[in-house]
Amino acid sequence: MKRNKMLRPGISLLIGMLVFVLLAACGGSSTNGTTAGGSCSSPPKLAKKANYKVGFSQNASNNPWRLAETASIKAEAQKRGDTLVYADAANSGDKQVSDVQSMIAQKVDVILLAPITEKALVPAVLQAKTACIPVILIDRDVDHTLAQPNKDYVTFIGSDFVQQGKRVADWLIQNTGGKAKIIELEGTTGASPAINRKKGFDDEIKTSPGMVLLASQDGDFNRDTGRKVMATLLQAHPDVTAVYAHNDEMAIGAIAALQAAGRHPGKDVIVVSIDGERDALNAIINGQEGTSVQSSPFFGPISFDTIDQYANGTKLPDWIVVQDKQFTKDNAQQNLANSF
Ligand code: GYE
Repeated sequence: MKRNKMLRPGISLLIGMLVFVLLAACGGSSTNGTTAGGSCSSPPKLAKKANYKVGFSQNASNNPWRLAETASIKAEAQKRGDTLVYADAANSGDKQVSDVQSMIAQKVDVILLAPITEKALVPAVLQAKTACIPVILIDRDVDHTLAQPNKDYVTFIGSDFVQQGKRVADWLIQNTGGKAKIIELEGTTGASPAINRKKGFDDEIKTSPGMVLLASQDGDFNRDTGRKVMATLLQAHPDVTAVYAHNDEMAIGAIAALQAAGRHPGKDVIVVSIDGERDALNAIINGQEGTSVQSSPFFGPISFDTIDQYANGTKLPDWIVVQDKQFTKDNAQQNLANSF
């Protein structure tokens, strides 16, 4: 009896301490802004640290643009002493969703995500939010009717794709005297740069009645797919005088298809595109391509600066717009050294 009485206060104290430890772990404000109910702020907060464990979910690695982007992110993480958890989705939306889920399971502090299409990665963005891990979208955006910046994810860092398409159209209108029969090679269906580069270009050429769009088809942002699609479209539209490709890789593929069909890119067919990769700058220098509007892949410094600002509590805009140059025969040579 006596012993039991003495034990009771000890047990109560132990239980009390356990409850306190549990509350401290789940309640109040934990590192990522978790609240007592287990939910967190919208978007989840990022606790300030000397070094972060950063997830980077890349959608593919099959072209110079993607490789330059990955190299830029890796170099910046290393420079800052951050740990990078890297995954390449190899062009699969499903794999990219599971890549993000694996980063959530590995409890990264923050996720940099380059979503393959506007819709496929929305569930992953929402799952990261539920797990109280902030997501920063880089280079491609998601569908804003399904997930919103400053709520479901932190922000989108990327180029103005509508503007890029418009700039290509303006150059083409000027350099053809407003008369062209155009084949358009689109980027991956459902990807934000494909949707918006088409919109920017198509809307702009509509202001010039002599600019005729003969055909517009998906070339998957891929050089060889671009070549094949161009070869097929060329047979249906031998009267083509201009090719607009949503990226340089498809433009290089189109140049190969034109040459294989005995055409003379740069002379009887003007080729224009977006990105500013080395092969396109060389094609501009040797006269086969007209212009390439830049889409910078160098996301390392800006992404990690944004992580720091977010951890510091700075209110970020919904969209951090990357400023792009434009390459023509006047400046291609001098930009060759910094191309990718
Ligand atoms: O232009 C293209 C790449 O998402 C902005 O994706 C990026 C685009 C880039 O495959 O070459």
